[in-house]
Amino acid sequence: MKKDKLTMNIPSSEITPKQTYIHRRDFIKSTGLLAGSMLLSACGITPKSATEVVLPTSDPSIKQRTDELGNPVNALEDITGYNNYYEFSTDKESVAKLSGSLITSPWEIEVFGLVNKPGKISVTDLEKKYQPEERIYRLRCVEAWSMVIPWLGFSLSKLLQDVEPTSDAKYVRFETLFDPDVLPGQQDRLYPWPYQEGLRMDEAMHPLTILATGLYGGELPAQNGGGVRLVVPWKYGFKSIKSIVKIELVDYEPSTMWSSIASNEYGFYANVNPTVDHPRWSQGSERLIGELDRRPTLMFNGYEEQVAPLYKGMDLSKFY
Ligand SMILES: Nc1nc2c(c(=O)[nH]1)N[C@H]1C(S)=C(S)[C@@H](COP(=O)(O)O)O[C@H]1N2
Ligand SMILES: [Mo]
Repeated sequence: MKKDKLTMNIPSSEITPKQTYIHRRDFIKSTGLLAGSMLLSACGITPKSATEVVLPTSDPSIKQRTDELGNPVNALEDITGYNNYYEFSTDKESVAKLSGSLITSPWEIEVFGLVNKPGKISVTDLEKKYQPEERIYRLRCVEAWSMVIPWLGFSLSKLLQDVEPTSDAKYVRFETLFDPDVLPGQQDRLYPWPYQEGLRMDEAMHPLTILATGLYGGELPAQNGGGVRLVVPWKYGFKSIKSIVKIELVDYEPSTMWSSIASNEYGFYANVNPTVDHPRWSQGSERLIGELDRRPTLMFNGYEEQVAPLYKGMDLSKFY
């Protein structure tokens, strides 16, 4: 039963997403709200809701920037209007509107487990300490579409080094906020909430792996995983867990949301691999949102040179 429902909810890669995902008035509305929220926050009282994040309207040059392969960044409307975030909706075009209830600032994460220096840290302090910088990555969804996103983030390794993992720490486990009032999808008991993800220690320590606290030169919108989310560019998008509140260092391979729902379809590693198809569709090509033609999917999403050594000697059709 459990699986039937979920299978229905996962759209086929054949479905072509619409060109326009978001209504311009939402942006006008959010810009309007910004002035009010700035006044209030000057008094130091009002948390910001998703519709009030600082949007990067002032920097038109960002649209001209490209990833390391020369692909231009996607439109802000694509990035913030077409989202997988099952805690809000399984309909990608509804997430933006529904996520307005999630207050993304202030936001705090707890880092604990097999570390010498456990603790809690706010996203504001993370930003002060680790100085997020622009990282333009392609997010390659397991459903065979992709987007080029200019994240603002910093290497997760910096935070992990600071909490001093013990020699027993072998994996990192991540957890999304659990609050069914704010994240209504979590009222659906058929899913193993909260969303969890995991990385092997060497994957977590790889410099390409970032925690993102912003995008497109602005704050991280709720629909993209604000206050803070993981981005692992050589893995399918579902590894990039949103709205993280817990990071735990553990000595076992953590159970993860999608592999616990359908382990034959979604593995722990989830490395982008055009030679290992999903049981229900090919992973050999993808549609970059905004383009009409499909393009071939690259091994490790194009980061083969940097990350292939992490998987040396592993059978990637077995450890998918
Ligand atoms: N908590 C949580 N994180 C999540 C998801 C989700 O449903 N819940 N969806 C994942 C999937 S399948 C993808 S493709 C990316 C989408 O990120 P984006 O909306 O910022 O493009 O988020 C990932 N992180
Ligand atoms: Mo995805």
